[in-house]
Amino acid sequence: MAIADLFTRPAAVPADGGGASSGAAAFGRRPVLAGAGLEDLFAWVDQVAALTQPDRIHWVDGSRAENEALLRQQVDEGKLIKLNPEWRPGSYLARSHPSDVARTEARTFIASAREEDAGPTNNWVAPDEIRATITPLFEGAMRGRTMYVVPFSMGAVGGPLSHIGVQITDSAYAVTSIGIMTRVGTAVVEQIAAGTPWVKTVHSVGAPLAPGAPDAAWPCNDEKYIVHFPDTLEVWSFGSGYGGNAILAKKCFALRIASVIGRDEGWLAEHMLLIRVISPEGRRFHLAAAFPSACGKTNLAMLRPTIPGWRVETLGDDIAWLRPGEDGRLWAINPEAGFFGVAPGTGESTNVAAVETLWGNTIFTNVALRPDGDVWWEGLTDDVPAELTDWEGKAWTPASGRPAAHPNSRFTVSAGQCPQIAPDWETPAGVPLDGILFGGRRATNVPLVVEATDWTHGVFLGSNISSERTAAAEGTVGELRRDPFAMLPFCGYNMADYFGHWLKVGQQLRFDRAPRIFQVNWFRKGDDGRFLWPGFGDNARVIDWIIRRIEGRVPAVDSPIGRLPRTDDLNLEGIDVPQADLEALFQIDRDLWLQETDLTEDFYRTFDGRVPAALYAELAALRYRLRATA
Ligand code: GTP
Ligand code: SPV
Ligand code: MN
Repeated sequence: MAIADLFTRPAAVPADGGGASSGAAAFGRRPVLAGAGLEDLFAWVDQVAALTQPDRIHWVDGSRAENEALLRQQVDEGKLIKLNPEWRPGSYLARSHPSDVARTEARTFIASAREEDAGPTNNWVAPDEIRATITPLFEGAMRGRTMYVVPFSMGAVGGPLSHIGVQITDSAYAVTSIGIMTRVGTAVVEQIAAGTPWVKTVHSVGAPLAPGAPDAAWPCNDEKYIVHFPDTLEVWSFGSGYGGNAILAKKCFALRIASVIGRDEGWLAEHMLLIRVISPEGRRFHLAAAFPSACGKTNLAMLRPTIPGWRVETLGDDIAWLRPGEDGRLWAINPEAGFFGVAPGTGESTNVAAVETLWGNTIFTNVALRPDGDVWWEGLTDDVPAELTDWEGKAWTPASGRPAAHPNSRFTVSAGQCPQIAPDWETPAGVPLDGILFGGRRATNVPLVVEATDWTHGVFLGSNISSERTAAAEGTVGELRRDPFAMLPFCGYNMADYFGHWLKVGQQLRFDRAPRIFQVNWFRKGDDGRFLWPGFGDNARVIDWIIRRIEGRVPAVDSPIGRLPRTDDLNLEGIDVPQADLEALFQIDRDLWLQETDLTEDFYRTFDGRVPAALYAELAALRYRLRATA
């Protein structure tokens, strides 16, 4: 059957949407295809509709006309502000409720049958208990609203590393965001019809509308639940309209649920950017890097090297799925189709590729609005506009004494708009990795770059990543916390088992073809509080060393914590990093590191003996090496 036969597709959404069960020939109608898989899908949609009691059901087909109609509708309802097309064609601004501005980690739950399968770093809840808690919340939650059914694919539809899911949501904002961040539409329904397994995700903002009652610009609920059922591959999210809480394909599916699928199937779902680095000689290398939220993934993904001859092509900026190939290499795809990136700090001097990506067709959330109908945020331009409307819709001037854009304000844009996107970024088989980087925001202790001696040591480094908290999630900004593999909020199962899974994946790789592992830290500070390293485009200088290490063209210096560059081997031509700063960037304080090993041991102990012995052995070896250095 042709895709076009799956849905009826008039040019616009009727004001009242399309009734699915009514059988009316309207836009957004249920697919008319038969197939064993579809029976499950239809039954599930009926079930969720019976529970949530929406006024209408709209099957999303991912068409352009539908997207435009949904955007227009949100503008009419006061939920989106259309930006001036002269500056920002096809672009919109959403202002969230001030209480709904970031992921809510304390309200995020893993409902595995056994508590030990969630582990001490997750909020575990018993599946039956949490179903009993949230079912009443979902009861009638969509009254007065449209229930959208959004079939999506993570990775190219039908690709060997791809997975599909369906999100039910009562948020048009979520629908238009999912349309950018994933591959939505009829081809996915064909996959489901053919029997491909899929993940069920349900989202409600938790704000039913009484007949005739006015809607909020950003409906949400004070009570929030983001619940994952790894045993049945389901996500239920209630009360929030924000990013990772509402675009369930992203953190909920592509990381928390996918990490569980990966554990069972022998692959890894990671909070990683993915790039191709092309050396001056034209050699191509693929790197993935895991940094915690708001710690530089999008920036590195769109790197514009400041050293001549080097080029970077973007493959992904937030999530990568990694699978050992028959050739003994580790293959990676970016399962997403767009970027949900941090706005503040994104500017001409830091990430020009991102600025160029945002030329149009972008949904901005919680940035400031200029009088000319364009957007602004801290760091976009050096000069600050004289007047703005801030992210809460209040008048703002530079004298206001508060940021105009929320620190976690974001842009949502298609990856294909990035001027340096790799031409083959959607290739279903992915790319073979040459290197993996782990990093975080560390003002002290952690050097600019250090290389792991082997895979196991690399896993040890990943398990020890800690980072100062950012505005990407609720919590105290700046507080140091452990964030192993940048996955603390995103691993859907016991983190100790996850460390073990990383070790196991390593064993599937050919030792001479496994990606080499490095730890980096762009954020080390001097005693005066300033960053010691210029960062951004100059991070290419660290990448250059990493690539030369991978190629075996440059020696390294052994240290207790791993292999360091000889400072002369870093290409610092054209920048002025004082010798004292350079030394400070690589200084290893033995006593502080010994203290870190104690913290590592405390952390490992919280897993009740589940941390693999190989990592305790790495810890013991690190202590030995530190004590052996006088
Ligand atoms: P999520 O989307 O939350 O996962 O964040 P991310 O890891 O993609 O972080 P992003 O690249 O958006 O950067 C977050 C913040 O860190 C921005 O304000 C950047 O300007 C800043 N940043 C990124 N790279 C560097 C760097 O090399 N040095 C410094 N000092 N800041 C950086
Ligand atoms: C992050 O916090 O790591 C993000 C934003 O990428 S969100 O999608 O909200 O999780
Ligand atoms: Mn992220």
